[in-house]
Amino acid sequence: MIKPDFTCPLGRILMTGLLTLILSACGDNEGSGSVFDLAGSSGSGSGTTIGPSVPTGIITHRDFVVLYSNQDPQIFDTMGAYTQKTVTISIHADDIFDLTVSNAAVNFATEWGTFTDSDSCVLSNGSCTVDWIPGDPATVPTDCWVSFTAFAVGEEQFEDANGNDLFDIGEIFLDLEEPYLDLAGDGVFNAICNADLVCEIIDIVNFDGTTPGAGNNVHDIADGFYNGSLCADVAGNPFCNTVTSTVIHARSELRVRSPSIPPLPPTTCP
Ligand SMILES: [Ca+2]
Ligand SMILES: [Ca+2]
Ligand SMILES: [Ca+2]
Ligand SMILES: [Ca+2]
Repeated sequence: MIKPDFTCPLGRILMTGLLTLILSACGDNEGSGSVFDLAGSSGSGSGTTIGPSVPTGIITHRDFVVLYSNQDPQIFDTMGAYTQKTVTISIHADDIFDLTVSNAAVNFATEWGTFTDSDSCVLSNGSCTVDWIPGDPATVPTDCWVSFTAFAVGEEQFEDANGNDLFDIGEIFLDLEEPYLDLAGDGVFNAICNADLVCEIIDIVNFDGTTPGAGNNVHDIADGFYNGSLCADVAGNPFCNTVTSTVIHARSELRVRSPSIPPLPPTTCP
C-alpha cells in the first residue's frame, strides 16, 4: 500500500487512504447524506489460476484513487483577481483482482469550493468524474491546499499471504475508520470545522450494526474486523465480519495558487 507522506506536498496530492493496520494474529458535514447498503456477498476464491479472474464487482480500498484534471490550478490572475476554473475530479476504482468496477456510486466532499453539477457519480469501467470550481477567494484555505474525500461502499484490503484469494486466519488486513474530510491535513480525524462551517466529520457509518449504512452523529473508529467478501472461514475466523462491506474512502489535497506561487515540480518515478 502507498503510505501517505504529509510532509511532502506531492505526497499530499497523491493519496490518502489511511488507516489502522491490524495484525489479525493479534488479536461532513460535507457528506451528501446518502445511505449505503452495507450488505455483501460471500466470496469463493479459488487461488491463482491460468485465465481471467472473475470480477467481484466490489471496490477494494487498495485501489480507490482520486485524480485531478489540473493538480495545480492558478486561481488568481497576475493582477490578483480571482479567476474561476473548473477542475474535473476523477476516481479510479478496481476490485481485489485489479479489475475495474462499474455501477457503484461514489460521493465526494470538499473543504472549499463548489461541485458544479453533482457531488456524486457512478462508476463505469472503473472511473467517473465530478466537476469542481474554486469558492469564495476570501475564504481560500490559508495553506492553499484544498482537502477532498471520495467515499463509496467497498471492502477492506488484506495481504493474501497464501495466494488463495481469500482472507485467512493470520493474514493482515487494513481496518478502516469512517470517512472524514481532513481539513487539518494531519492524517487523523479531528472533530473540527473551518470558518465556512465545513467539518471533518462525514457521518455515513454506524459500526455498531444497529443501523448499517446510516449515520450516528459521531465519527466511528475502525471496528476491529475484516469487512470484505472474501473471508475463508467466517465462522472460524474471529476477525471475519458478517457485514461484508463497509464505506471506504480516499483523501486527497489539491493545491490552488496565485501567480506568485511557482507551479509544483513534475512528478518523477524514483
Ligand atoms: Ca489467503
Ligand atoms: Ca484531520
Ligand atoms: Ca458515524
Ligand atoms: Ca473493519
